[in-house]
Amino acid sequence: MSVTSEYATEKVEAGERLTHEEGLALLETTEPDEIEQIRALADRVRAQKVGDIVHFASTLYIHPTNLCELNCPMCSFYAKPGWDKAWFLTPEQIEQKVRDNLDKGLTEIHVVGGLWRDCNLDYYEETFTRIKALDPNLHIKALTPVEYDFLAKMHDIPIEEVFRRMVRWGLGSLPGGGAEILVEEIRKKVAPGKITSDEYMAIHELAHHLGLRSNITMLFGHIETNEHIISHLMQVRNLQDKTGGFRAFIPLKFGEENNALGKRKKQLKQKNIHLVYAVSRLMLDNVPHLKVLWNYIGIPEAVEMLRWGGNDLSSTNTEEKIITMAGGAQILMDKETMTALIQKAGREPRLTHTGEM
Ligand code: V47
Repeated sequence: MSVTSEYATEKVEAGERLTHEEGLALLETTEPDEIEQIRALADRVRAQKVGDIVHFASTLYIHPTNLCELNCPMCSFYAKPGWDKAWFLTPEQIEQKVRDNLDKGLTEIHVVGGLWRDCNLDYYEETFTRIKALDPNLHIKALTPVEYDFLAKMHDIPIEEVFRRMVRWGLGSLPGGGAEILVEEIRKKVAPGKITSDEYMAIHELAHHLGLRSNITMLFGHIETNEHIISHLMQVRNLQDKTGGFRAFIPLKFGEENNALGKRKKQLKQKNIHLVYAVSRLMLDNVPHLKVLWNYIGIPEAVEMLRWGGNDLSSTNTEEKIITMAGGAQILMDKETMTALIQKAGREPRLTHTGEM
């Protein structure tokens, strides 16, 4: 049966779930009237589920180091010792960065870096403890499953023990990074040294069982097909059915600058960004927030995505490096501008952080 937007509308409005095949058909829609119907449906679902409030966080990004044992083809961020662009921050320097930004009314500190052995558990204990000593209310959203796996192996302890210690030192939640595409065939090409999709999801599952919430991303607009995107969404939906621990789903548009994958222009498959957001909202009927990162797609497009299912706009951009090094927007964003953008879109801003649903 061919799936039209009308059929999907009837199904979703009857409270039924879209299947893999139906999601794929929606993502492959090319007819403008049908695309508009999908947009309107995603917008209605968003309004029913989460209302008109647009969440945003006041985030300070801390990238302790960009030194990394891996060299993923899609990454513009990593460096090797001796490279001009390499950096390493000590816990004291991180404390100073947080201190320097406290007057911005921060709600969360987002910590993510390379896989580097100097960033061990002692390093994170000192870093988190120093951050919490500055302000115990700062929410620490830190490290991806790829980093938790690295730390557990480095210290030869179970990942669960890594989580337990991190929570004692102030960890509040996990950011959504490192997911890329949860299909091995593609994952092996864009991020060959990273843990497998199953391992990645198992670490989220463990975090959820320990009471930690997490976000989850999807890197799209590179060599993946629409089929791979839907497989990724299905995996997120399946795990969320089990644990309910994902707070937000975050589509990340691939940035082509300064990385090996971005140079292979002929292999890159362009995607309809609008449909990626709308279909994510429709397929992920169990994930509350669809988060739009303006620095990946630009401010006008990000505000537009609030009409395609998005209800979380991120973020104030103090010191974000991963996408800016891949060609993303380099604009200073503050709470006031973010509030004004959301209000201009006819929605209600609410300052929050990843620990709050
Ligand atoms: O895991 C790497 C991606 C992610 C590129 O949870 C790239 O609130 C585009 O996950 N083009 C890190 N993307 C960023 C991330 C994130 C950011 C902001 C908020 C949250 C949250 C999570 O960036 C990586 C990787 O998937 N990435 N290289 C690139 N060339």
